[in-house]
Amino acid sequence: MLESVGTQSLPRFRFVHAADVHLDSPLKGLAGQDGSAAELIRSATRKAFEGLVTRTVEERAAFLVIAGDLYDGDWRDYQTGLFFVRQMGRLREAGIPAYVIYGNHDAQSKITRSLTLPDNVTVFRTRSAETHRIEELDVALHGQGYRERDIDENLARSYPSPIPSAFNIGILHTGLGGMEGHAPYAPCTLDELRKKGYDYWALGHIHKPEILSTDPYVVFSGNVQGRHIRETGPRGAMLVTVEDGAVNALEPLHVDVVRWALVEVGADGIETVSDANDRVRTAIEQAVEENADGRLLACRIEVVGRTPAHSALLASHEDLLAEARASAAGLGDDVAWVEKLIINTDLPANTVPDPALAETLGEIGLARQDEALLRDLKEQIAPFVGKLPAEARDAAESPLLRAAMDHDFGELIELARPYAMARLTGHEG
Ligand SMILES: [Mn+2]
Repeated sequence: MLESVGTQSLPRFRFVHAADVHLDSPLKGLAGQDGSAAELIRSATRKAFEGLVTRTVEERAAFLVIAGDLYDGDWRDYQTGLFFVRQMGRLREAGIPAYVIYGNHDAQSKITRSLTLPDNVTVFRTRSAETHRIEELDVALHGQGYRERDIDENLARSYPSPIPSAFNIGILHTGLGGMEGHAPYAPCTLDELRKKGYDYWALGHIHKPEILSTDPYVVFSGNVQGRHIRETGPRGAMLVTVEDGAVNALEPLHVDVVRWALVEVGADGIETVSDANDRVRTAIEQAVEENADGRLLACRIEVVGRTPAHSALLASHEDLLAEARASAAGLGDDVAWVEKLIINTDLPANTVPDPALAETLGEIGLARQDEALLRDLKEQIAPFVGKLPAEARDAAESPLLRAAMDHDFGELIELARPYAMARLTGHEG
């Protein structure tokens, strides 16, 4: 092994660290929707990845790293694989190599089709960790892909020792110690990674971008494109600059084409359904201003708080949603899109119920103990929900629909109370 190069300076270079591309991942909540915004959301994972390749070329990166979950699962047909090959071909034309590991979503055992990749792409083997060198930059890349989806062993532990004098990059798909909401795939600790002796850990699996350590760098680049309301905010990849064998800059490349935002609308001061429509429209405009950054803003709207219009809002849910979508569409093509509108309101605390109404509602409450009625409901509703396509069942978030699917008809009666109340009081919007 040669001694360190001494006073001779090492080449300065940049590379791009990406992960969790989830190409062609199916997006929920789009069934039956048309228009260019819905179309853009359908193709968002591809468009964002195309943008990532464009930026990688523009930034003159020396190479691209993809730390797992390039695909979302087995390809429906060859189009997904062909799309990736085309993008890698663009990199090849620019003389840029790519280093890829498989993650839990694209574990070798899950992808049944395969295509030969261009020769600038290196896919790490899954049997054990291996090292690839880029001699002219004195870079060593260490990595191992997933053979099976459920990797519960600590992969990092058997990664090779760093190559002295080289800039060492560890590519790993891991849930670390089991972060909230993520399965603990390939568990390991941050401390363990820090002590490995590498200069940069390019991690994948956790979709929220996060720099866990800067000495050495341990980084989740986050996913390239947010795919639902739990993936809000800017998404993309990391552009890493290396100078004299050390990271000297880390810069996010926001290549997402659709940005997700939760838009909360306070119910305070809303007296009528029309007030609510106005508030929602203003809230969408404001959210676009603050969060969109020139992308399509996919919004989930939640009306929260106490209002005398509580029952009226519940009864007019469909109209409110349609109005919200109209408000979004009225802002122009691909400015905003409303995924869902949730009414999470209540009556003002001091509301005194009408005695006759209270009695009726009390009777509704008793109805959940009426065996004959429950049987009747089951006979009428169960066959209907049974016919719902799996996609609709999975996407169902309405508590009413959930109760019906679970055959919990007592709960269904309870949940229907505010709707009954709205009808009885004439607040139908
Ligand atoms: Mn993953």
